[in-house]
Amino acid sequence: MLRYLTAGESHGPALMGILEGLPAGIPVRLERVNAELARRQGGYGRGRRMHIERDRAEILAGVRHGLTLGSPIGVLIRNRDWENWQDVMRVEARPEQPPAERARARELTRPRPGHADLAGGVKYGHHDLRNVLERASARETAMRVALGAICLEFLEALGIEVVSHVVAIGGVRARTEGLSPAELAERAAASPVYCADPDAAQEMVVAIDRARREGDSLGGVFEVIAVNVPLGLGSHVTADRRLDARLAAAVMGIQAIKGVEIGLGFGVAALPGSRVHDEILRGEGEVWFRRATNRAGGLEGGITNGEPVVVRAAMKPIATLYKPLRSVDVVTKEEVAAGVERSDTCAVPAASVVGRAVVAFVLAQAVLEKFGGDSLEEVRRNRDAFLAAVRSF
Ligand code: EPS
Repeated sequence: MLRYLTAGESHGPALMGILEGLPAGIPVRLERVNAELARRQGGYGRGRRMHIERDRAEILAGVRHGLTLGSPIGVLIRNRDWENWQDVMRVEARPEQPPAERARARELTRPRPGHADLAGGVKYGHHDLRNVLERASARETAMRVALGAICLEFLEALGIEVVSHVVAIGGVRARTEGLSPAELAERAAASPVYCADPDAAQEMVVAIDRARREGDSLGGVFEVIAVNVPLGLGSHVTADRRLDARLAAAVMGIQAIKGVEIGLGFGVAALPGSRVHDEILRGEGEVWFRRATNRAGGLEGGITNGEPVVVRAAMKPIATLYKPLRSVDVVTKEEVAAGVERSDTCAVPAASVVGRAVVAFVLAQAVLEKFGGDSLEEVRRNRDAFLAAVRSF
């Protein structure tokens, strides 16, 4: 079973991650991992923190001479900002003397509506809400992107491509009908907001500037598409093996995500069955059947059906507002304005990179469950044998 665990506070010394269960022999290019990290740091609407960080993955275990060993892969990403936070984030107990003014200034007692601050503080008994926000922060997604990039290497070695792009920010929607996944990815790569529609992208930038001026923040929607995914990943037999449920959980597990759709998603509710389901036709290629449309987003009964897997996610606006909402101080119990931390105005482009990474992880997991093996070659053999069975079914 493929699994991972991350650790690390936003302003601590580093983020750590362990990815375990990948077979041996997968090519891993460090520059590829770092390119994903750089992309996650970018996107119009990010804050000043991203001028400080220059995320680089250090692979400390599990890869040798550019290939996975089959052993746990250990990754470290250092937080450059740590230098400015050593006193605030020190591991050792605080000295008896009153804490340094800087440390005191960075205590957070005014929970931000929309953040984990209040519920997390009450739950864990922290009156300094920094003890919650440091881990709730989306900084942690840097590690998920690094581990996801290694999963992308595995999927690509099997011919599976995963792309992502931004489809909406602050109510501005992209028009991308008719573009192939490869075209979507190429256009998104050239866009300041990772959006494949240049006109919409321009409007998104204007909307982000306006939100920043007004001390506000913006959310949006991104889409992840996986192509060349073999039929048969996931299963209908139990709820926890349904791949759509697992993809939704992984994507919902990204900070600030409030909605996940697969295929038509919420669109299925208003349409008749004749406009929701994908007709089955005789195929002319190697496989004897094909689908007329892909409204199901590549998943039926929790099983991939051979069509592209399409997942969309709605991200709420960042919870830190420079023009803060009302709140209550957890120490004084007075009504106050919510705390203000340095933050981003819009992180939807970054979230699209994270979305791609977590979808890659879930697909890699599902591939290994179906075609498991200890080496890439063994996985390929198992996959090829199954695809031959599909053709002759
Ligand atoms: C974040 C607040 C900001 C973001 C951070 C997520 O951090 P800071 O308070 O240090 O300015 O920059 O995102 C990252 C550091 C990152 O790497 O994505 C938050 O509260 O979630």
